[in-house]
Amino acid sequence: MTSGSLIAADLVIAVLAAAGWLGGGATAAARRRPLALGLATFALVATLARPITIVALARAGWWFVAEKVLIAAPLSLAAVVVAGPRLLRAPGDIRSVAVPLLFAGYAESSALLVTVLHGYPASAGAGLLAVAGVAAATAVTWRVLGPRPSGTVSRTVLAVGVAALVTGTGLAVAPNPASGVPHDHDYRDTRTVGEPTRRFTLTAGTATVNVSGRDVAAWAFNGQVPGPELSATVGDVLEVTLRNRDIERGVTLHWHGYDVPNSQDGVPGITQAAVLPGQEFVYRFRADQVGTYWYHTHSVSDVGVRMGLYGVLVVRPAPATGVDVAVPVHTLAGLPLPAPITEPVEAGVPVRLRLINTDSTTHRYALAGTPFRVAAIDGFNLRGPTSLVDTAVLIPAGGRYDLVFTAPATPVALFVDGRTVYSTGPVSTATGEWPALDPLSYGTSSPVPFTRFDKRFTLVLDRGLDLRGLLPRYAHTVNGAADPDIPPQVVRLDDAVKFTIVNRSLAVHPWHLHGHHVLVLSRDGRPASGSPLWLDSFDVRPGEVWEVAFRADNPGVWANHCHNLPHADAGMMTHLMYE
Ligand SMILES: [Cu+2]
Repeated sequence: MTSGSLIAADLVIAVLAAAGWLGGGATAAARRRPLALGLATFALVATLARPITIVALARAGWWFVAEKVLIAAPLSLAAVVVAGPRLLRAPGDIRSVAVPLLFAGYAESSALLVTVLHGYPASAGAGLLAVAGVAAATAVTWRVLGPRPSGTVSRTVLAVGVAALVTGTGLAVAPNPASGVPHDHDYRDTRTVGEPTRRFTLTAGTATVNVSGRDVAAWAFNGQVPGPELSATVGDVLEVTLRNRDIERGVTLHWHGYDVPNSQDGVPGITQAAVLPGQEFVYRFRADQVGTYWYHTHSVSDVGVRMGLYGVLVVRPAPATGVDVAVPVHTLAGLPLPAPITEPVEAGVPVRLRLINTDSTTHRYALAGTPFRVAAIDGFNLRGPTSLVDTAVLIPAGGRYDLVFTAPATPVALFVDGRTVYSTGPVSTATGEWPALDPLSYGTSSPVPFTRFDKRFTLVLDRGLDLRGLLPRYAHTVNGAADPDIPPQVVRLDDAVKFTIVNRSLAVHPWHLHGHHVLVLSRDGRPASGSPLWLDSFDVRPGEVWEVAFRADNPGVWANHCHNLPHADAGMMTHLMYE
């Protein structure tokens, strides 16, 4: 069983236990004896079974069980100790056990709320609030259902509840250290002098575009979705003038996967101000990284990218030979892009398909009709990629895979989630059952270029209630906090840095660090065994733990976030900052 399924199973058991105790208590109060006994016995079994999932999860790491061990386990123990013996005595008047059964229900529910609303890390404040909730609910229940508690008992319960509430609230809302991310930097060094310059102009504006025969309202660069493909040869200087015609919420250009100087990174509020209607901004950087990239707005990026403000950026070592096609996959107004391309290719011609996932969720790609190799991932060439056949690749949000093959005499087709996007002729192969490539064991390994680390950071991805804004929101959190309250990761130039990224939520989080590529060291404790993987976008699935490393060689303040853009918008955005 994967850690992800264990997280889900544990949650289901906790819900069943809480519901069983509450149902047992309520039916006992209504003197429905058999039903009450049945529900409560079921709840007792579920509560006693829960340590199995908790222990199994603990093997994947303390992050997955901290609040379960520190808060849920003591509350469950109290539930079993208070309700268990009374239940086993099966009293003649079932109503006499209603209060203990409901107490057990409150204890389980409040522990569950800590997991769902607070998550990681477990805090004394959350524990005390949970206790206060149980005490208050029990006191009220006691008053309603009787028998009248003695004055001492009710005063004690009340005192415990109030003390826990006061202390817990104090601890839970204690301010985090200031996030300290400075805004609007002005780095002038764009490191370009005298090289051949390729100039492009991208004008952002509202537009109506035609997708699969339907007119769709979009935000477009130069009136088209995707925007124009920008291509350069290594050594060129790229100079891109961004103009905003009428996008009220502002636009920027972020060069996804391209490790540009910080001032060119296009993150509003961090590296520049958003470009408002009527304004322009000129980006300039040297094309010194070969490979497949893409650009997109980073201003209200969730909406902006989804509406169509994105395009392809390809830097080639030399002018393209053979067939060299970029396939940026996107979903616009629920419709898939791009429109399928069909073009015959002569046998023997080398073909490179540059697959780009510009959506916020993973896509599955399957190339049928030919053996192929994955030549590059996220712009970096793989070492010793072997020939693959009948194998799918899963590309995370923001990620790129370059597939290469020599055109056979028979047709070839590329399917994305079962839909043909590129073909050289008709192919009817069922690809749905193909296994997916694991890039961590593909290609030839080489020694890891890090022997020690100067800085280590752990990012635990979860969900939690964020009460700091005007309206409470159910945020996507990192180490229990949501943007802008997540402390930045502070490094020094030339530090060897290691990130441990832990996903204890039930959603996939495609992680994306700006300005750097990270080398994958391990996943779930197993070292990467294939080609070195220098990634800028990788899926951290539920229950997974990734260790990645990089050299801090590009000074500035860099966004470090989930590239499921609605998640980033809902709090899952942090910053890497140089001292
Ligand atoms: Cu996410």
